Amino acid sequence: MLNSSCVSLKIKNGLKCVKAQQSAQKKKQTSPPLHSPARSRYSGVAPFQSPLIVSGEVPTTNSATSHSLSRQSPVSTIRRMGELKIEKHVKYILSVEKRKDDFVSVVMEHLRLNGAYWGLTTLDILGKLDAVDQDEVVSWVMQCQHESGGFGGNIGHDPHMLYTLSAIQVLALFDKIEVLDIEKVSNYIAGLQNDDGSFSGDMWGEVDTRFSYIAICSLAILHQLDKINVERAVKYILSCQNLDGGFGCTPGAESHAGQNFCCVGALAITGSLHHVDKDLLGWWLCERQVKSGGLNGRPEKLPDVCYSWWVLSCLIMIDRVHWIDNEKLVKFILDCQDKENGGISDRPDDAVDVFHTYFGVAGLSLLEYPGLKAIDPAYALPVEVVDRIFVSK
Ligand code: GRG
Repeated sequence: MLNSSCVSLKIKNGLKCVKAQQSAQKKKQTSPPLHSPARSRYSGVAPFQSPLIVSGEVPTTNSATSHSLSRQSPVSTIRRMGELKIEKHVKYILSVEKRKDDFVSVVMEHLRLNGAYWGLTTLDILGKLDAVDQDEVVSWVMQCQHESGGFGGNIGHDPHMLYTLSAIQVLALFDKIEVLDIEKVSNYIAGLQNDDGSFSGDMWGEVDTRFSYIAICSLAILHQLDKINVERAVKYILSCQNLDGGFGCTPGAESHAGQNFCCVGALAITGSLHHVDKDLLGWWLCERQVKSGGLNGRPEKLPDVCYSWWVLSCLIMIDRVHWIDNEKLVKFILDCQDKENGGISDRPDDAVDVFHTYFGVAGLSLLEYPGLKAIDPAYALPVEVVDRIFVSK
């Protein structure tokens, strides 16, 4: 349920927020924006602005430049924040891909297609997608398809929206969308839209804004958005926005960073972000940054590397990424690396896994960490893949 103390805190902090916006506005007029296609795609406003504030603090006029980070950042800035162990992470992802019998592989067996998307997208952002056998992966993905058109998490598993998007995304990474029977897959997805515009995850009917995002993202990639009622889908998503500015999984459900990504991403893809109060939402999002620099998923919870993706992507789509301290967040993510064996964990010194490795690297990409390919905040695919889908074809 909606957290009322959080709402009153927002009202109390309203003045600070206005000051932050005014200062951010001033900054926009004075400093030239860094170029970032992923950032400018959805907002239509200035692309990337340097971070101005740590959550809850009024920015000072000269704090922006000292926190700047871009893909061309000088070595000294990177040294200050720490170094991403690219080779180690590549090795870690490849080792996870090969494991079939250990404990982690067995407990992840039912969501192996999600795991493939996380691991392969990480490799692509790190510039190492060619280290895997593309034909083998594509053939395995296609064996996960059910006769209904949807995909299961592994061969012989029941179909679900969650795995159908991962299948489409993995094929998109390899530029192999054409192996799909597009009519069949898109009919499966469109068939899960309900009368109120919401989407179920599968034939059993659970409704969640995750599935709205998945339907919209998948159909957009397949150029089949006209198969659903977009207007009703958008109306349903907007009905899941709370008084605190954040979104939940159904109307009235507590705001959560993961659902924010789904709702904001779906609104961005359908060109509907103008319906959202970006300052109110931006304030909820920037309050997710805690002292360590990491982000949490909702008030009073611990930070977790995965929220670097769920929160940052939204801040970028609504053009408010300068409301958090980017450099502190970079440092938090880098502190979660296993510097010897590769991989990234949820928090410093915890065990690494492929999910957090993906979200850590993807978060760093959104923050323009040097040496990483740019990732699109709405489609969660490398910008060059998204461009291939929408621009060059
Ligand atoms: C293509 C990136 C991409 C996603 C596809 C499945 C999906 C669409 C989005 C999932 C969004 C979501 C709900 C993410 C949250 C995941 C998560 C870490 C949940 C943990 O929730 P709690 O309540 O954790 O256990 P906290 O941090 O609140 O204690």
